Amino acid sequence: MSDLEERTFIAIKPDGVQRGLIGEVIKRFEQKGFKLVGMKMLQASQELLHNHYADLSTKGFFPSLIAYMSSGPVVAMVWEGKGVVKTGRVMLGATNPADSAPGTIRGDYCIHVGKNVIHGSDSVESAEQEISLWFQPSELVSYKSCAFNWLYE
Ligand code: D4T
Repeated sequence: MSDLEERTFIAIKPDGVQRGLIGEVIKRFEQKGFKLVGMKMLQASQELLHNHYADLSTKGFFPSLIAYMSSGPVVAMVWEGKGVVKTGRVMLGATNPADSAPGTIRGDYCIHVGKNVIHGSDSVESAEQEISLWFQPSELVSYKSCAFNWLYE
């Protein structure tokens, strides 16, 4: 996989969906220059959420995190492009909105760590693992077969 094909998993959490931020998040990633290669809206199952947050299962906030992520539909997306994992995290802002810089998604749209609007993979390895957890390979598109060349290729 070339560095242009790096992928990350982004999820708009239930509070982001309820507050009408789906379009805003997509707009920011699109206008930055990343490619949307997969997207679906779903009510995440308990099994999926327990797998996704398995590394946090011993934390005191784990039950409230699972309840919050189960409280409504989420929008799961895969975005592709050079440096998308790291740049995506920068665009999201710090986990705790109190530390998120203005101009970031969390910095602009939330104030509480327990309702921080959006998730983004924190490494290329976790992105691969999360993408395979949330998506079937057939649900992701490749721009390689398109008749046009992508701007950055
Ligand atoms: P996600 O995974 O949602 O993008 O968050 P981060 O990668 O930025 O941060 P994380 O895994 O440490 O936290 C996962 C999730 O748990 C919520 N949370 C976190 C919480 O409710 N209370 C807390 O004290 C912390 C640290 C917020 C994000």
